[in-house]
Amino acid sequence: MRPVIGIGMVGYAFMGRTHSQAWRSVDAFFDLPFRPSMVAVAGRSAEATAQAAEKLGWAGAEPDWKRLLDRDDVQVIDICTPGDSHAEIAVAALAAGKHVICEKPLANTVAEAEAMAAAAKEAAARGVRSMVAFNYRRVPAVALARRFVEEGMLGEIRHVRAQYLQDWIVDPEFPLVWRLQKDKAGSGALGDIGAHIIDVAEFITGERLAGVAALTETFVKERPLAASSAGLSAGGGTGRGAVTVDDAALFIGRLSGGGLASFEATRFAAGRKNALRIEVNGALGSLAFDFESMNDLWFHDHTIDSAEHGFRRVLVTEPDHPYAGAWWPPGHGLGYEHTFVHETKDFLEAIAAGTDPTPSFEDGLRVQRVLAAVEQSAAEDSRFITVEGS
Ligand code: 4PW
Repeated sequence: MRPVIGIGMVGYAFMGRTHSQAWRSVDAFFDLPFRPSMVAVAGRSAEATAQAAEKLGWAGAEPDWKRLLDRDDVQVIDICTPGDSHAEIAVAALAAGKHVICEKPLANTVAEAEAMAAAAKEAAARGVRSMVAFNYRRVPAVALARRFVEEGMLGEIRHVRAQYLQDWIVDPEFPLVWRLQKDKAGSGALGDIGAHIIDVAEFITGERLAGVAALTETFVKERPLAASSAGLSAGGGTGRGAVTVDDAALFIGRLSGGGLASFEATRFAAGRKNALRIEVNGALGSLAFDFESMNDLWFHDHTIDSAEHGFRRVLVTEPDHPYAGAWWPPGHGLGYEHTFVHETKDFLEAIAAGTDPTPSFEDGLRVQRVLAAVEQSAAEDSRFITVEGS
């Protein structure tokens, strides 16, 4: 009989729904050392949280996340709240001996991220594990890209070209949701989607961003206050408020291996809905990926006869491709939700093995330092800023 591991989740909006789907599905598709039990979800409103628990498959509902820390039937805290509460919840949960998986970005500031990384290091010495939920590492094609780089198929990395393009706030009358408020989100497109491409670029290449120069812009300075919101949609209310975050960020960087990198994170790429794209150019070949065709990885082998040069498509659905074998026959494909199932599987396996899951809070701190360097460079008008700790 497998031991049960009790999960307590904080927050039940967009990320709460993706994580709930993952906790509901993971045991059905992967051979796990634990049986995950969806014990309770916590939120601020007792009535809304109870409704969310029933809808999303949680056995119980708690009106205060701190009560999850006192429950003996909860061993994992899953943080799916806006970034302004990540540090408080994670540090308290780790101190209470709960394993923690925390949505990205790790925090809203470097100071908060440093406190979380320190708490995670101390907790790990007690066998308490922690992970940041950078889910795009768990796209099979992205994990295969990393495998190709590790196997030397690209050779020395010369370029990384990464974009994360969305368009959900192109309408200037889209309401002022929490993702557009610095005190809640920490930053705008930069931290919400820019954090993903920083993590994916460092994950695939195994290299670090050692310095950046940046531009950021807020195209729409004020919006209608939000009366309601769900995921990336919202209903407008009365009154208007100032947008206090970036709408778009552009930054360049030097990679620790000597290559050059360019990044673009924007919510104003009209027509692009969730286009996380990365191309890596090496001395021996290139890789290209676009999340909007997430089952495809494009590979160019520069070592073959130039008459045959060009990218070929790898359909990443074979049993020996990362994660793919757990699901459907070749060619049937996976989606956004599966990336969250993969991260919960890896998280639970690390807990059972007594190892530290990746990406760690230390990895999350690294991303936070890059975000801070980008904001400093943009504020100082594109000076290169050396990333602390690189
Ligand atoms: O991390 C999430 C992304 O997968 C973001 O918080 C929102 O959802 C915006 O893009 C996607």
